[in-house]
Amino acid sequence: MKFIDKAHITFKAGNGGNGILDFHRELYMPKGGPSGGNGGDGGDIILKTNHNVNNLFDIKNKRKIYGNNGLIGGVNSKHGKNAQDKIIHVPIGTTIYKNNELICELLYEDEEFIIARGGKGGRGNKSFATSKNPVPKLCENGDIGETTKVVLNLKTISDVGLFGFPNVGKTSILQKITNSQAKAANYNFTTLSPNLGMVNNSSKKIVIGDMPGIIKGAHEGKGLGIDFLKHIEKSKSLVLVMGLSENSTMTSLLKEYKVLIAELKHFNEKLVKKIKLIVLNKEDLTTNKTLDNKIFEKTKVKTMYLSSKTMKNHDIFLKELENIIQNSDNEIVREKIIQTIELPSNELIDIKITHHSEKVWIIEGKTIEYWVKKIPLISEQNEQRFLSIITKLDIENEVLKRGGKPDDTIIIGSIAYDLI
Ligand SMILES: Nc1nc2c(ncn2[C@@H]2O[C@H](COP(=O)(O)OP(=O)(O)OP(=O)(O)O)[C@@H](O)[C@H]2O)c(=O)[nH]1
Ligand SMILES: [Mg+2]
Repeated sequence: MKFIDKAHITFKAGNGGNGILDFHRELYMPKGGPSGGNGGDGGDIILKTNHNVNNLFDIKNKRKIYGNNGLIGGVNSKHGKNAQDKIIHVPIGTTIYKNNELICELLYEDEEFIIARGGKGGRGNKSFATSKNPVPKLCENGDIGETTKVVLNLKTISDVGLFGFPNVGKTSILQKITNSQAKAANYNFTTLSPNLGMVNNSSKKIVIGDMPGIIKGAHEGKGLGIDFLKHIEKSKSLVLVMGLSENSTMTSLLKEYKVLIAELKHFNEKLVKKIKLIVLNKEDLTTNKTLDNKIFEKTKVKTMYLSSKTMKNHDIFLKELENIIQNSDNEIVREKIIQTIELPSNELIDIKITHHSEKVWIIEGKTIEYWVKKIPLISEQNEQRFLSIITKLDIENEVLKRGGKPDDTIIIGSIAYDLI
């Protein structure tokens, strides 16, 4: 399965069910009371993290996900059934962007976020009964479920991230110490997307993330680029891996180190501080046994030899990983989230009046379109309620002010009527 870490997707929550007009009828009781039930609420769509899902492949393929609709109200005051919420399982580390703003990060198992809210069910005529109007012929349609267009951006979560040049043995290390079966091979860019593995033989639960290789100029798109570094942004610590050969010298290693740091900085300066260990892998290929001290002197980062071929120093490496975890913050750093604040819509500003042709005026706007859908014009009382809303919104006066004449036609959505 392809590893997908970004998906553009639209969620459309369930609509509320319509409320209905109904009157209780029994033999010998021709004028029973109102008994139209309310519609059921539409279901929300909820994103929930699940460790069994490791990328966004399934979601990306769907493009649009619909919630469940609430059921229509029934006769005899029966409430329409509320719809079940729809739960969409996403990988741990899923971040959600709306209009290019981060709105949520799901970083732990079983974290939830309501991405689209279901519409409320409409009221049936029973619920409109008052002492003034004991037999109302009023009812409402259910609200339309919310539609949210977002970008999901996965940042895999590991305790320790391994990064370095290609072919230095990062995946081989992962294979040796964790349950991962990721592929290692003797060519550059064997790893094309991050691999995660859980460390075996450790009393602690340590998740290691193995990244694709980085080369000089990766930030300009060379090799596999650096976009995948987002997968170590949430790592608590980083281990920089270098691969030795018989020609390795302190100068060659320092050069490699500098390139890696520069590329890391291009992505996110803060990541440099997370480097807690430098591993000189392929120890079996060199006879120079003092490189670790020299690198440490220059970089001030703890440095050790390792061979994932001969397993030399593997136990020391595991201990180091445990120490790193012990000394790192347990909390995964959350970004500052800028919540999209929906400004309360000023009803008049929201209304757009267009003089369409000589005697025709078109009214548009969220508020009025909402009421057109909400109130079905199937009874006189409903019509009156609708017209009272129009009056409250001052629409007719506004049309008259702009030169409208009695008998001109006003069109709102699917409704047309004459100006008084
Ligand atoms: N001699 C020796 N070879 C090793 C050692 N560790 C890994 N190798 C070999 O080095 C080659 C590359 O190993 P990988 O684990 O695929 O390297 P990588 O860093 O993950 O490479 P990319 O995924 O391309 O970035 C493979 O042929 C491994 O068998 C080691 O300690 N000693
Ligand atoms: Mg690899």
